[in-house]
Amino acid sequence: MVDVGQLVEQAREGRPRAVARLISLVEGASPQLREVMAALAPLTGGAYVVGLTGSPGVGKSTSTSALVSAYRKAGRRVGVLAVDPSSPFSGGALLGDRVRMSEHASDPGVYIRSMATRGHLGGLAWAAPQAIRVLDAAGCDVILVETVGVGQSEVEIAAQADTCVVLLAPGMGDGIQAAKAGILEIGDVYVVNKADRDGADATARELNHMLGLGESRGPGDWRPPIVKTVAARAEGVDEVVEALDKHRAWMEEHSVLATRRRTRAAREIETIALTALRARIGTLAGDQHLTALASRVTDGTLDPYAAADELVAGLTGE
Ligand SMILES: Nc1nc2c(ncn2[C@@H]2O[C@H](COP(=O)(O)OP(=O)(O)OP(=O)(O)O)[C@@H](O)[C@H]2O)c(=O)[nH]1
Ligand SMILES: [Mg+2]
Repeated sequence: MVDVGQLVEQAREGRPRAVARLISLVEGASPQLREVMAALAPLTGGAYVVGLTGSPGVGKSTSTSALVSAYRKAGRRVGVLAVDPSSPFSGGALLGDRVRMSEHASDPGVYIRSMATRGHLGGLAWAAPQAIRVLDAAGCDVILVETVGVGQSEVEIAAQADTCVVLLAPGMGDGIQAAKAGILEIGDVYVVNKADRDGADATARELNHMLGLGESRGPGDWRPPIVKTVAARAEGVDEVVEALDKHRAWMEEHSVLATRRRTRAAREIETIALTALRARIGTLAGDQHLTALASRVTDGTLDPYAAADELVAGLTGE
């Protein structure tokens, strides 16, 4: 058993090993998490969460690393969470990330953590927000969440950040990919990375067209900017930071930030509740009450919906 109080205190002081252990408790769905989250709750809310998503290889990790440098120059403490739900290539990708992030490895103002949620009961949607809480409580001013892959749950994690950055690169057939993955609806800031390659302008134009940015918007509406970068040379990264700052200011001005955070908390509660319910239902095989209900359904004396209602009432009515 872990001394949660002590661990949380150490994490709050910014000790990297304590932060790492707390995130491991999240990853392992430790029974002590309930206690951990109760201790962390009053310490959270200070961090600004930025999600980064985009096709594999588009330059998310390189951009993340460059953003870390920019924020460190401004004296901010930064947390990086790379979440990889299931990719069989994760070993390689995360190894690559370690190389790309290595320049920050010895900086005490930066926490970098890769998190795998493969086979996890609640999956990414369950684990990522809790890992973000740990980094938030540890005093990070900014948390960059890179999701590896463009599946539905990865896109959702990025979309639930305070600000969501969608990355594209020229010549990857990215336009169609992006439309397919539904990421054209979620970007607050768009980055066309690898602008040192041919076609970056065309990609930006195509994106501009697909986003309908030429269309009129209300005077108070947010207009997602498109920023061109060469992340590998840190070019354009200051412009990305500027776009992130502007989006944050806009959200605060229009009370959008508070609403977003409530939506994120609601999803978090929902996921925890559903995971707990599913776990309880999962242990019902051979349960007498369930067997009895099943007999009545096969008899035709009870319909399956009414049986399910009885089952759920039995699970939650204690
Ligand atoms: N030419 C060019 N290459 C870049 C640029 N940015 C990143 N790369 C290269 O693109 C490759 C992929 O970069 P990553 O940062 O790992 O991309 P990623 O989106 O994190 O990839 P996954 O996490 O595997 O999805 C690496 O070889 C980078 O060096 C850029 O601006 N220009
Ligand atoms: Mg990456």
